[in-house]
Amino acid sequence: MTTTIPVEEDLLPSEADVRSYEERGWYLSKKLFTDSEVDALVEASEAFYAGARSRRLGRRPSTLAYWEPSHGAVQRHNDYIHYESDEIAAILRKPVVGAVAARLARADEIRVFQSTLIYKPPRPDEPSNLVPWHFDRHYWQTCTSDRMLTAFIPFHDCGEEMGTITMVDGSNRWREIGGGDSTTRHFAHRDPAELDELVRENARHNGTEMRAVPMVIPKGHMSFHHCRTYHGSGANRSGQPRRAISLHLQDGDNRYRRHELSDGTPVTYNHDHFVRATAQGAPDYSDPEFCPVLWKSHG
Ligand SMILES: O=C(O)CCC(=O)C(=O)O
Ligand SMILES: [Fe+2]
Repeated sequence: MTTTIPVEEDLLPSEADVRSYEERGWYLSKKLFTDSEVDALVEASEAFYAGARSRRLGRRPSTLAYWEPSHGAVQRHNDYIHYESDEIAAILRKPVVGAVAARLARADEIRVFQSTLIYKPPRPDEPSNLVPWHFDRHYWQTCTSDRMLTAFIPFHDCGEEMGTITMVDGSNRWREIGGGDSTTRHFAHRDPAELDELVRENARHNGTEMRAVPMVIPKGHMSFHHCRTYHGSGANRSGQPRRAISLHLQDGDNRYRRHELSDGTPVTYNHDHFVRATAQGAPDYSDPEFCPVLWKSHG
């Protein structure tokens, strides 16, 4: 649904909040979802885990994150949740979410890029629960935009004990070293110790020390991070599952671009298997089936 519905100004970041986002790389929102909307996310995600689908992706590229019950009590990731569950999509598409993102990115239009349903089981020693330091832009090398951002949306109060998302303050402004071919590989397929060293090295290179800021997120609120902000998360020591969605967002100007590894192999993003083609034959990152518009500002 493309919308020009006005949203409550009080819920949007102020100019000072947007400057802080630009400086620090993250923003903790106001309460954007009601308790009943958040509870509906829990219910719809449980139905999804039990097998309910509004529609199914036509195929499973090897790089698709797609938890199934046979995978057991590991951390669950399910990409394209906005495509496979209409109940979840309807809540994620609440206009205020896109309006907040548009302010932060200083963009007129915001579209969905991707969304992942996440479940960290309450197992303090489960290694797959640890999310090593990474920044999302690395996975989006086939995108032209440097203004993309992510909303991390927990389905309950989410603090340190649960292993909440944690930002490396100001890392969105760092100049990068060591950004070779391997950065396009998802964190789940990389050595966490190596990634930890990489972020420290980048901090030193930028004349600073790494400062980790855990996002303490009350129910109905969400945190936003810039696509170059390093982030990760730790163990779930809470005794309750940590449930969330990562809603990855693109500004209206974002397009596909060809990107190659150093040996000339083209990088692909999962969309390249699913979305329609543009007139020029490139993957169309504005295909409304997969990348619906969340927000368009007036004039
Ligand atoms: O699940 C987490 O703690 C991190 C999720 C993440 O990497 C993201 O939202 O981009
Ligand atoms: Fe991420």
